[in-house]
Amino acid sequence: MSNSIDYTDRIPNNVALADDRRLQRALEAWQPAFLNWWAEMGPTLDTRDVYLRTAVAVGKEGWAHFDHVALPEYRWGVFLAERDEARKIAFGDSKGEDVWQQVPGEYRADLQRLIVIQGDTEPASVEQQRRLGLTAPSLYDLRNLFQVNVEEGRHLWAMVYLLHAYFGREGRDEADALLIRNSGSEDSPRILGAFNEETPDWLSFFMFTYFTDRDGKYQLGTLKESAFDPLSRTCEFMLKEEAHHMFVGTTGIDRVVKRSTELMREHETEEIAPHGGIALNVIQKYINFHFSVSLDLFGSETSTNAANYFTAGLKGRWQETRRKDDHVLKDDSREIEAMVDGQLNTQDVPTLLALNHDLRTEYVADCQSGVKRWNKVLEDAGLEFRLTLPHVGFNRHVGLFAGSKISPSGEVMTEDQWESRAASWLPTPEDKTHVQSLMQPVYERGKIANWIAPPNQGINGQPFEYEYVHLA
Ligand code: BYC
Repeated sequence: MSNSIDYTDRIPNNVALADDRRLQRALEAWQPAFLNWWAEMGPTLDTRDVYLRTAVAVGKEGWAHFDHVALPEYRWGVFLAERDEARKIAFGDSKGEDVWQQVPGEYRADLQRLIVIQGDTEPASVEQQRRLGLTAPSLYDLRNLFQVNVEEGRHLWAMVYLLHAYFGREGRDEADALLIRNSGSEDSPRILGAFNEETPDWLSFFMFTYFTDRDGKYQLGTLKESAFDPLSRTCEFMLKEEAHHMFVGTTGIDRVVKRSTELMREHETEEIAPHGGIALNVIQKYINFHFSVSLDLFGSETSTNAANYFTAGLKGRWQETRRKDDHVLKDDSREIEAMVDGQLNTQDVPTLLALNHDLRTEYVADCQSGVKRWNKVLEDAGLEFRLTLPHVGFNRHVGLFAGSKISPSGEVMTEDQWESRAASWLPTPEDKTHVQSLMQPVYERGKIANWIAPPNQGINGQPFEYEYVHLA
């Protein structure tokens, strides 16, 4: 095992793939299927090359190399963080024992399921975003889109490696199935709801990378704690790549808000749609939608699945090792908000059952940081308007709030009240049509669409005007 990555292999890797002929052959057989999937379901815009970062090592310093690369020639591979020989299981019934280098028989089905669910989201997001290249607001943004896409493709490789290396025949079948399900497909949709929604425009893309990729960060953070060491090490390296995706979301929304304030000032009105901008209340509606859809990805607030995963050592909590408790949680309870007799109230539940709620709570606090940042832009522009995260029960379809009608400010509504207000809380067909109408591509170097401000800086020290993408 080494820190650096072997690029002489057909499949770049740091897991000594060449020493395991069977595994190498199996992955080499999957590779053409992946490339076919990329050609059919990946980005639709034809490009000659894109200024991309590629992983060259997994250590802390300088792991990435930047260069112009033709997208289909991107070196997708298998990269795991370095092994810590002394690592022990940090939680659950086996706390303190050595971590597992192989899958224990009794946890095989559960681990495989977690890996398949994680793996399924990665290609799904590429499918959701495939047409966005046709309407990029600048070459800089276009490059970021493709960077996110190739890395989601690599994250699929990460999960497929685990399935092939540790789950035998069934794992190989699951790896094949990951390329057969498709986002939004009637017959074989992606597993989780949010990954079957469209990402039809760039505002949605920034919201997705802010809110939905952030679910990825938190789920990967819990799998990084796993007693199954190869899964832990895989997720650790994926998290490094993930940081850029969320940067794209945070700064993307930042730039839209900034541009909207400029247009408001310039035209002395909040109604900036006729001036080619996105009104602040529409940005708020997009936040409401993407936040609520992403909360559903945490599963139900009370979950026996989550309790079992934890007790077995498969999936920990966010920053498990920094928590100051017994890491077994059998005797603890905690308060969670829930619907009780038709009213919002709190309920005491065993901590073990509330682990999805625990993770969701960490996630919400993190989401708040972006809102604060965007509100700073509004404040600096001298505006009173503030963006907010809606109540956690708003627009939920999974968990304890599913089926209830709760307003963004947390009032329980009747069906009729909800129907009469929904258009002011969630993007309407008119809002979407307007946002869509702004999505005209700007492929000229150093130029940017009217609805978004340029970034403060470029990628890897390059200026905004840099030729990040050469079109075909
Ligand atoms: N949609 O006990 P429950 C990312 C099912 S994003 C449909 O409430 P549990 C990325 C559930 O399967 C991160 N079904 O939930 C982001 C279960 O079914 P069974 C992806 C759902 O199991 C952007 C039943 O309902 N990674 O990486 O504790 C771009 C009851 O389940 C949903 C992961 O999610 C849903 N939303 O937790 C690219 C990590 N929610 O067993 C990438 C792996 C629940 O009754 N997955 N169900 O048939 C997990 O940890 C868990 O499976 C979940 C659900 C958190 C998803």
